[in-house]
Amino acid sequence: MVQNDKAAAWVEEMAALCQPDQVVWCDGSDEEKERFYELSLKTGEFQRLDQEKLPGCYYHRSAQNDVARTEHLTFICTPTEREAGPTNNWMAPDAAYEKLRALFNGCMKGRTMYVIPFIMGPPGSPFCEVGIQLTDSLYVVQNMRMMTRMGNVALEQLRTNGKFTECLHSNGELDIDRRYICHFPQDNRIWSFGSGYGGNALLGKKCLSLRIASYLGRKEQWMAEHMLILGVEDPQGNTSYIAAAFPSACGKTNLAMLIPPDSMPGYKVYTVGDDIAWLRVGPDGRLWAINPEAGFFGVLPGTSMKTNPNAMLTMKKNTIFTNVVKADDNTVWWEGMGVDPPAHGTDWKGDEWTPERGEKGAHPNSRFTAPAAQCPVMSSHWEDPQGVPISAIFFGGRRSHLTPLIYETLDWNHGTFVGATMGSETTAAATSASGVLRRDPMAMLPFCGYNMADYFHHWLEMGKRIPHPPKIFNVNWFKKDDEGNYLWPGFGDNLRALEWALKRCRDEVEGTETPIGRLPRAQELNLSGLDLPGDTVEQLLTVDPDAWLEEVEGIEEFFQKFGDDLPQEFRDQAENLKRRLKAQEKIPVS
Ligand code: SAT
Ligand code: MN
Repeated sequence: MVQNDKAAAWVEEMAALCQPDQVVWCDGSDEEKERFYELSLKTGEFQRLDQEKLPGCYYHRSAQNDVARTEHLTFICTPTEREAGPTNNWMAPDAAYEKLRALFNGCMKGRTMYVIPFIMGPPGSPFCEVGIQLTDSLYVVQNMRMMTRMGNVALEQLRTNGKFTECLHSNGELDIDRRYICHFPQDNRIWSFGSGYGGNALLGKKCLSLRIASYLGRKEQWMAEHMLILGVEDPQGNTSYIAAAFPSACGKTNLAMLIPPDSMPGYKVYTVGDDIAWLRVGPDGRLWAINPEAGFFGVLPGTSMKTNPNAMLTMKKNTIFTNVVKADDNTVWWEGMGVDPPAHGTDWKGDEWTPERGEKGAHPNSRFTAPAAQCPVMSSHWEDPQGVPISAIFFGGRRSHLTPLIYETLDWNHGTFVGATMGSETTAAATSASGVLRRDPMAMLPFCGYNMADYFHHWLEMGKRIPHPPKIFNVNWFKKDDEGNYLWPGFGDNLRALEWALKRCRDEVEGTETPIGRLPRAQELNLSGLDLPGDTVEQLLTVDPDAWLEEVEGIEEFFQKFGDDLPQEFRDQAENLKRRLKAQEKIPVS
């Protein structure tokens, strides 16, 4: 094994604190994977599924109070509260260390401490970051094995990088009153106690790849974003790459694995990533992106051969299913899977379950974990060390009325403003009332590891450093008519909007200027095979100045949160938008 004195000393220090019965370094081998699954059957952390129907697949049930990220227990621990900013929970580092040290003290007595060296990003990539996670959960180990490149490969990479993010995790008692997810950006350290759930416990994911990485990115002039990455190959064989940020419940994984409609022959879509993008300026002056992850951690309910066949095919083998129905024949089922439910099984809580009982069998946030390499449409470039060049960035949300299907922003700064002000209406699935607009800048609200106003400045600064920046677009797949019906079919047909955007990038279409940005002319959108009535298209491409003036008021109210730290550029953008809106009546689209 590759030795690293700093790593060894830190592991020893943390072991002295947590007092496990033993410390086991993970090597990342297949042999180890099998051995750990065997062990986990005994500890009860996993159950083995039918190995003929679902080879290499395992089932896990979480504690009932531990099914999602707990944002109110997630803290950014910077020396001053200002550094964490108005949108994060803040704790002073000394206080956080003291509080968590008491929780970690002796917490692994009778347990094993697993040491997981891991890398985010392809090995040898200039993008890649090393982390070492300590955990007492085999569920976490087996998930990290898929979501990251882990084991000896990471210790090799540590020789090059020299530094690593210290990630300490314990399930503790899975007690919500003794649960904290603390980030110490200045110390390059994460301490997470009391939860085994993905985003709280797989510390390479949101904690390192977004919160810590966003902090590092600002220091080192790169960007860590909550974005999917995909490649679109056109019928001529040219592939362009896009990155897109959407708040949750807007179909990010579906878009990342999109299947082109039959009426767009010759188009292919390739997945590079479904959740996180790291972006750097390349030697050619363009923005290049990697997916730092190596697996998918996706929502199951609603995922079917109809809504996302590529996700379904990805999880045919070597997959962990968490909190779904386990049928008596050792297969799995969830609501919206598109197949008949089993006659009898156990639900996500472990209770006996039959479809007749009328209760949901899978938790709404039940998940699959699967290796990205198993996705049938994974891009052949998804592990390129330099990443892929980004032609266009998309922001979007769920807006039933205001926002048109797609518009192009005026330039990088305007695009940054549009990303910073994006919002989404809550769905019935969320706990709070349906249809409430929630602003979620760049879909990073829960994931920015420092003051979000500084993050806005960083975006604007990056714009100055990218000689050939991507164009920035806003999309909305969720516009409704007055009766509440969706105007746009969504799913594979979203490619029609992407096609228009990529044509704009190549200057092949002109669009039409409106106060909010450039919209497609109806005839520029490929609508063949869709059969959309003309007035539907018109509604999809309408800009209502009065409604937008109201929107600007909402934006300005949102901006108040950031006080004087808000970039002056954003105030100017809001003023300019108002001026353009007032100067123009409703824009007829030809
Ligand atoms: O657990 S994750 O944070 O990765 C997924 C989510 O809750 O958005
Ligand atoms: Mn996400």
